[in-house]
Amino acid sequence: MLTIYGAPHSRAFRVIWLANEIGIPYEHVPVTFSVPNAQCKEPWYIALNPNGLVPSIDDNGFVMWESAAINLYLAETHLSSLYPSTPQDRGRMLQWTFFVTNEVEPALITIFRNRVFFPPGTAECDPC
Ligand SMILES: N[C@@H](CCC(=O)N[C@@H](CS)C(=O)NCC(=O)O)C(=O)O
Repeated sequence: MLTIYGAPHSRAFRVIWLANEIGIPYEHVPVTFSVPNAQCKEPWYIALNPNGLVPSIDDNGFVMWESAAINLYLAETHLSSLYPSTPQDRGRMLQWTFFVTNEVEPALITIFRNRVFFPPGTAECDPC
C-alpha cells in the first residue's frame, strides 16, 4: 500500500494528483506544516523525512521525499503511460521537471510570499 504524507494544500497536492490521475490506491496522512506544533517537525515524521518537509511517501516500506522525484518514481513503478518509453522522451520529461522545480517554482514562491505574507513596501527580492 502507498501512503502519502502531507496536507493537500502543500506540495503533497502534486503526489495526490498523480496518484489519482494514474489510479494508484493510497492512504493519505494530512501532515500539517507551517503552523505552531506542525506535525512535519515531530520525531515520527522526521524519521521519514529528516528535512521536516512535506510531502513524503511510504510505498510498501520504501520511503522517499521530494515531490517531483516521488511523482517520477510512482509513474515509473506503476507502469503509467505518463512515464516516457524512450530515452529522448525521458530526457524531455527531466528537462521540464527540473525547469519547473529549479526555475519556475522559486519565482512563484517569491510572488506568493510578497502578495500574501508581506505588507506592501516590504517585499523581498527574488533570491536568485
Ligand atoms: N522541494 C520540496 C519542497 C518541500 C516543501 O518545502 N514543503 C513545504 C510545504 S509545500 C513544507 O513542508 N514546509 C514546512 C517548513 O518549511 O517548515 C518538495 O518538492 O517536496
